[in-house]
Amino acid sequence: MSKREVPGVGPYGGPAGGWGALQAVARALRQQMGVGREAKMLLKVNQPAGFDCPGCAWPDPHSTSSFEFCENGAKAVSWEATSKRTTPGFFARHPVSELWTWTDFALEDEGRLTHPMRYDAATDRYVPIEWDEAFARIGAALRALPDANMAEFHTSGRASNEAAFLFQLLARRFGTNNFPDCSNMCHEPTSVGLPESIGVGKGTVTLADFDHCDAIFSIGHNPGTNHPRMLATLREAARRGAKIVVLNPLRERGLERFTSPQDPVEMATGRSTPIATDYVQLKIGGDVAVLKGMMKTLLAMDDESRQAGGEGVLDRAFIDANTTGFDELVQDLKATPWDDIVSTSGVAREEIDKLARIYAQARAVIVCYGMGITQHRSGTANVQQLVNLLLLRGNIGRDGAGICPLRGHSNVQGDRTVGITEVPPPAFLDSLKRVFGFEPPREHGHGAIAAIEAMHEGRAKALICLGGNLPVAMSDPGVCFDAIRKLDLAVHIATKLNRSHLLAAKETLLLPCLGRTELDTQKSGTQSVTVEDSMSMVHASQGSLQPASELLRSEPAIVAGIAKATLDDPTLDWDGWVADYSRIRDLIEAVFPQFERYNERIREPGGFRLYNAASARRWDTPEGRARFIAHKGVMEDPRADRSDALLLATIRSHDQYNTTIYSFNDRYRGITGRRDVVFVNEEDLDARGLQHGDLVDLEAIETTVSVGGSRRLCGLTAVAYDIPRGSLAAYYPEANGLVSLHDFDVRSGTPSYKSVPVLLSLSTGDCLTESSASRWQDGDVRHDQTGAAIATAEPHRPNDGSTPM
Ligand SMILES: Nc1nc2c(c(=O)[nH]1)N[C@H]1C(S)=C(S)[C@@H](COP(=O)(O)OP(=O)(O)OC[C@H]3O[C@@H](n4cnc5c(=O)[nH]c(N)nc54)[C@H](O)[C@@H]3O)O[C@H]1N2
Ligand SMILES: Nc1nc2c(c(=O)[nH]1)N[C@H]1C(S)=C(S)[C@@H](COP(=O)(O)OP(=O)(O)OC[C@H]3O[C@@H](n4cnc5c(=O)[nH]c(N)nc54)[C@H](O)[C@@H]3O)O[C@H]1N2
Ligand SMILES: [Mo]
Repeated sequence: MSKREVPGVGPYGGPAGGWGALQAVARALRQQMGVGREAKMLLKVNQPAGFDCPGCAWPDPHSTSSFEFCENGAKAVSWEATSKRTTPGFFARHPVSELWTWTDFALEDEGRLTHPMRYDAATDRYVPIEWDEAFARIGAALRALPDANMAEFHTSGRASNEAAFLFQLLARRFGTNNFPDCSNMCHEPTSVGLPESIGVGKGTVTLADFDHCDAIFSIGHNPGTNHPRMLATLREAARRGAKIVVLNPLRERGLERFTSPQDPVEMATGRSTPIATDYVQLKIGGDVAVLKGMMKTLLAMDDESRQAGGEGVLDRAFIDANTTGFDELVQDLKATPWDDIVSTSGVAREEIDKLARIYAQARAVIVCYGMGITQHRSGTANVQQLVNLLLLRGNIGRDGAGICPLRGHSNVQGDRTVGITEVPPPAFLDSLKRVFGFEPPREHGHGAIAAIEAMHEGRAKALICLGGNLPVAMSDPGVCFDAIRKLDLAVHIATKLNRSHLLAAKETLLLPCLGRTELDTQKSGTQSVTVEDSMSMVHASQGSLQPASELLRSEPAIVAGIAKATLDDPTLDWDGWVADYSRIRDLIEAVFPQFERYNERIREPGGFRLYNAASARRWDTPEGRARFIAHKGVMEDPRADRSDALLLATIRSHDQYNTTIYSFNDRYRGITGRRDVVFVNEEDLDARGLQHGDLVDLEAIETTVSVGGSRRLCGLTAVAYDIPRGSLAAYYPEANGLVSLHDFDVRSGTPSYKSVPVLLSLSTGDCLTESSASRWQDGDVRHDQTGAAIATAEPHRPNDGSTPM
């Protein structure tokens, strides 16, 4: 390793969790909240009578009443429950063009939005507006559209089932199925791939299965940061001797070892529990190769066992009774050469053989996965290879076994369940028609990419966002920013200010809403909402804090306000539904039979599980069987024949929630006070005459240049890192400018955020001008090529995670 000192870059020696986690929570609380109320409030997270943590979609062990500590949950809660406020006075002081130069961190760090605001072009400022006036303007602009399909209704996955259901009702009654949503950028390959394979677009396991499995394969996700409560589950499994196999190009600390802040002995002694029994650092995009290699070895083991008179390692009885496509899979595996498998994955054959043996020896296996699987050109195929592996030994639909996609936003799965989808199944539309008496649009609508294209090309003229930061989270932000600026109407229902809100359309409205932590009082009294976690558990969530401002409205109330001002349909009782959310749940139950006795069942502790046919080995596919789905080759390589190109994965730091940046630290990766880094294998640096600490540029290679023209990210600091050759990592959303809008998994539409083909070179300095808008080392504000400010330096504070507070 290079010995050069690089500010803010250093090794992290501690485990995940431990005192470092407690310190981070203390800091988050100190920076965001008034002293006193935080502890009380944090105790209410994920409790039967409390609110659902907006942090992630990992389920809660409701059987225990102890508060499950989670560092990043605490950050998410304190970020929302902050005592800081973004008031009309703030907007009067700062023109929007000035705010544009602020960092994403600084914008949200102003605190909670307090008033409905409207952008005034004459003064370049947001000015206060009355709610009714805001709704009237939205209604007028929507009604002025010549075609309902010129409106886009965007959802980010924090919206409750109740808000999301009303939102889809508004859009469909208005006449469109245009529902771009965060799922399009996230687990769409799951929603598309799993139904083809097993007839259900969701995970099949429950939390209890983790107590009964013998092996867990954790592939392409980073739970220590993104689903921290999962570490408690993995720790339990590791302690009882289950094998935990990790496939990840980076050595993520949470998957290596964890000190549980709830274990007094570990905390006092500084000990930790090892998590992974086998940690395989494959190359970016190498998953299909490894999975196919494992399956080839399993076939060989099976043959060998049978020839020796044994019963084989595959579950033939299950395969015969439950599946189709086995022969095609075998043929494809036989046709896939080991050389391709090893060179694409960077994993030796012996290592792959070992993984296959671990898999074969385990009685029950769970495969968990996240964005490292889905955000590739072959995202859907990747998901289906995971299923193939599981089906070979009947590892779906029995105790301790199954597939476990780690969902993103805390209610992204629920939003989909209650109708946020651009490709609505006919049976759902029939049901809507039966319950509400109107003919819903049948034509498929826009997902996220199609919506951006439609807005960019002028085919869509209005965008209503129920949360999120769409143009910043999407690929090709330059194109996305232009797209929004071309609109007649942009409406943002939000808790905090973000960059999307600074893109002025002809009419731009910013509507502040209640968050999960806050009391929601309507005519019939205090309201609960409901959410669905990654394991299909639906439960209630009730906030307890006084709202950040008296003017805030709940998401269902805002959606209803827009609906009343837009639609002319007296049969829809928006006011009545908002007065009592249990009436919205009655409607959901009427439309979706799986919600039977909805209001009653959410009163049970922990809520209820939605029926999952695959968990019961009922295969809702055309053949009535689970399907092995072969996928030719080992990788669709976006580098084409550019042998000098590298594959870049854009990832989350430990201190961010998607586009929300909590701080500039990434503790477990040893990064402090900055985000302008790219992680590179030292040999890849050497091969380019580069060193650890050099300023470098990344340029997306031509195969992916699309609407946005050439894409460069300049002046990043290269960090020599333990990552396979040919693979790079940099932070999302700063690196999104490198991702082409046209580089996505064609089957699901999910952008290939995790395999961006780029060239790496010494920085030319060309970008350090205002015109290319990159000012990396020049004061506090830095810019990416789109002119968006992206990082502010914080003092570099070392932290090895081992010292008590
Ligand atoms: N605190 C916090 N919690 C969150 C979020 C957050 O931003 N902050 N976001 C929420 C959302 S919306 C989501 S979707 C989830 C995201 O949670 P994750 O799925 O964990 O998301 P990422 O951090 O993007 O990266 C996943 C991992 O994939 C690995 N990886 C990259 N490329 C490959 C590859 O080719 N193969 C394999 N096997 N691995 C690869 C990376 O090294 C990284 O460890 O978390 C949710 N929870
Ligand atoms: N390069 C790259 N790009 C990615 C990814 C990646 O890994 N790499 N990941 C993708 C993934 S998995 C996802 S899910 C998307 C996320 O994309 P989004 O869901 O669009 O982004 P968020 O950053 O979660 O949205 C943050 C904003 O939501 C608003 N908000 C917060 N809480 C609430 C609430 O309770 N109600 C309302 N109405 N608004 C609220 C706040 O105003 C906040 O600024 O990004 C995607 N983009
Ligand atoms: Mo996500």
